[in-house]
Amino acid sequence: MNPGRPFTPGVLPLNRRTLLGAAAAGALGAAGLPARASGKVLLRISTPAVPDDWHAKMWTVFKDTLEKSAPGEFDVQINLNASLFKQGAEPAALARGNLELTTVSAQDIAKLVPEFSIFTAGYIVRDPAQQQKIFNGPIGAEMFKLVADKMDITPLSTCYYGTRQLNLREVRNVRTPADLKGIKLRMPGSKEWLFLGEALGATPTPLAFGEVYLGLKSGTIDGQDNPLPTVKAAKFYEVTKQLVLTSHLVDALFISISNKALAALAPAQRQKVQAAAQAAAVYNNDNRLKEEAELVAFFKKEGLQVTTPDLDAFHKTVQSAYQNSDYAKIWPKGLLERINATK
Ligand code: KDO
Repeated sequence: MNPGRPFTPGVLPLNRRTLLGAAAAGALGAAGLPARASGKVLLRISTPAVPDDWHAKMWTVFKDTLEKSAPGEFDVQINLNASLFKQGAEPAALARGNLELTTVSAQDIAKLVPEFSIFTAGYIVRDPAQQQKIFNGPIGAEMFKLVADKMDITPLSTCYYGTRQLNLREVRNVRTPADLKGIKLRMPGSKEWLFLGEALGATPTPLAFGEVYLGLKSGTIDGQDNPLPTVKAAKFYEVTKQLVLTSHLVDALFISISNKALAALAPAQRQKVQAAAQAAAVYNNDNRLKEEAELVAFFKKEGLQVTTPDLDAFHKTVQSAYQNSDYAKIWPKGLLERINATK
């Protein structure tokens, strides 16, 4: 487990300001999006998050912060449970202009920005504090510039989504990756995720987040991986018997806005949207860290077995799977060393 440290809300670095400015000066210029009859700027949000999870609740913080800083200027519409766009379809919707805001995962980004796949690899980012330093510093600025250029979206803030753990339907003695042989481990449906499941030693099975609970209940899958706060919020603990604390991925979600929507905002509005995204991330991060540290006790009380495997064996197996993969070949030279040196 990574107890982590509380985050300090980062001031937007200069290079991120430039990035915002550059994106905003792009496609639409001063004319912007067509005005709505209400006169308010429409900001539609779509996420697969369940209402009880912190990265769902944080959107209310975003909305309230914006309503305070810019009363009556924005019409913020929050759509949870993948009710507007299915999981993974959000970045394309942002680029097309059918959606204004979402949280994008490193795995979603890696589909179009292959360099980003370094952040989909297990056991690279050490802990939540290091994650925030990476993405709020020069590495983040460089990587987000690639995202803005190639995906037509702009990351505004970095949410700690939690440290992913294994969660099994039946109790199993899991010491090393070899003990996961034959386990149908549900992963989200993209090759970056499936590779992670394979690297862990399991048989990865793609499934949308919204179908995981029933998959576990009916036995079409043997397990799933997610951070503990999400195991609680989505109630996966009701249909599983074990947590294996592999801590294999210190996961991030990036609050991102479409460049089209960004370009349509007046400079003062841009700063307010940025500040609201920052406030939402800080709310998520603080609450998630606090809850993550408390949840093992909760799951034990619910009757789950909580075990810690041989973490050295997991580190070695997973890291060597990535080092020997095509992913590592496209990681920018020196990036891994720069990540490791970020303290
Ligand atoms: C999941 O499907 O396991 C995952 O945790 C992947 C994340 O990138 C993110 O999409 C998340 O689901 C959803 O926000 C639901 O919590």
